[in-house]
Amino acid sequence: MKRIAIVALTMILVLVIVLTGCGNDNGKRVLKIYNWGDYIDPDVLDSFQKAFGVKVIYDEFATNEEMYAKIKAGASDYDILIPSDYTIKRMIDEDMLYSLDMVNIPNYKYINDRFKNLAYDPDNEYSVPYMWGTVGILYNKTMVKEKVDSWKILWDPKYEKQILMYDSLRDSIGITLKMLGYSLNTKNDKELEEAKEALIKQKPLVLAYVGDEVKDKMIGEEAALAVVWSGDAIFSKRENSNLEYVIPKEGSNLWFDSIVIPKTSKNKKDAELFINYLCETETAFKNADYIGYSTPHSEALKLLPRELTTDKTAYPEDSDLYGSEVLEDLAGSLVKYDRIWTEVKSK
Ligand code: N2P
Repeated sequence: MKRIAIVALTMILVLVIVLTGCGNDNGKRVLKIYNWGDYIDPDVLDSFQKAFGVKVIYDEFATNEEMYAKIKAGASDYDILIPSDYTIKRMIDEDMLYSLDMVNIPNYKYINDRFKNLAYDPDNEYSVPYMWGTVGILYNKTMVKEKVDSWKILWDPKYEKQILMYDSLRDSIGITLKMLGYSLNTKNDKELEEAKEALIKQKPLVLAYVGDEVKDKMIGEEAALAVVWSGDAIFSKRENSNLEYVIPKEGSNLWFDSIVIPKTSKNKKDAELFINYLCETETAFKNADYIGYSTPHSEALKLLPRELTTDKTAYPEDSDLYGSEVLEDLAGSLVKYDRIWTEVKSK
């Protein structure tokens, strides 16, 4: 009898451990975050864990498409994601995101109105702006002597094997479409075919299709020209003063990355707590100062060093954005871009 009781008790104990261990790490609150690489000050994660006793599990992705595929596959249980505009729109349309309870995010009031009510989330129901920026050309002034003001320079055979492109289909096809004078949201087959041919033609000039390592490569002067996101340009320019950034005259991509809670989250309250923490003035300031990307937070902006806020790389004027577009979700036409990128990469 006693043995049966002990066995039963042990089984109950095991069950309790298994049940509580799942999702909250043996009783501890857990928050699972999936963000771009090099896109947060690690101190921010540490201080959040200490302040609220929530354990953070942090993973990184390199493109919106990689992140989307992982969430869509359904095997993950992230609480926080930081995608870009067009991917947020797609996830809203596919019912993959929770609407946010703004009562739990009072620091939302610090977000500049300029970053609210944007087309991808018109009623600010699902996302809180994190960073914004542009795509442009980062070049080394000692290696490129001519004026850089057009995407066309990335097709100049003079720079053979000195050019870095992102391994990111919307970015690379997008700037090619702009080079050709088309919209980076085109669904037109003829325009897309032209972009594909241009990318195939460019391929022998490309040193590598890269991700976050573009910064190290440009700082280390391994290449003369690279397509980069503006914050990566800021980061690289800080480390190597030979580097300069330009938004080409044909126009570019203006983008917004915002924080969302996917429906895979088991801990929406703590996810909202974290979003609110990211929007605290001190946190938003530290974070933007560390990663170099442009903040949508009005109060954090005031605290940033003048040399950053007056640098047009991070804070361009409206005239610098002439002809630039925000990426849109392509819905059924995305497969055309997918096919082009696969073909370019496999050549
Ligand atoms: C940082 C990624 C920036 C995201 N490595 C650009 N949308």
